[in-house]
Amino acid sequence: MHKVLILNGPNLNLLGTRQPEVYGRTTLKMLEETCVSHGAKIGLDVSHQQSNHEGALIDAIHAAKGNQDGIVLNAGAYTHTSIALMDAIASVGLPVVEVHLSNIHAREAFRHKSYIAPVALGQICGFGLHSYVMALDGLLAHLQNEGAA
Ligand code: CA2
Repeated sequence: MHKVLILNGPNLNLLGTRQPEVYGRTTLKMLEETCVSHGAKIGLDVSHQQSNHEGALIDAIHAAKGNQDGIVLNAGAYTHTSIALMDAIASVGLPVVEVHLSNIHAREAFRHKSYIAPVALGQICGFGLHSYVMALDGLLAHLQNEGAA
């Protein structure tokens, strides 16, 4: 069974508590449970981590090499700033799907830039919790295809 890490970045621990008009009412715990149960349904072993610290996210990406088959990453605001996260993703060579709850392209201009997108397998944004579910489906299809190649 393929192993996938759901990695959430800064402030996502606050999900469901503030700005429901932007991020919905789903809590981080509900989001993680949905990902684990969807993973079980489609045959993925899903684990999850969240950190508010850039270095801890980089450590989690490094630690995923050899232990995970792919990552679903919501880097939060670091998406728009972090060359260090971009380098970490490029260095481990794991397929990473970039996800966002909100449609970053329909928001402020500073959210349109993603340092993750150029090193990601793909980007899914704007579907709330469902962005993660679609990312898991996409990653599974990619991993199965990779095995067939
Ligand atoms: O839409 C997304 O998933 C974002 O990655 C969320 C980030 C934002 O900086 C990105 O531009 C887009 C912010 C996460 C903050 O999450 C909160 C959730 C509830 C209450 C307050 C913050």
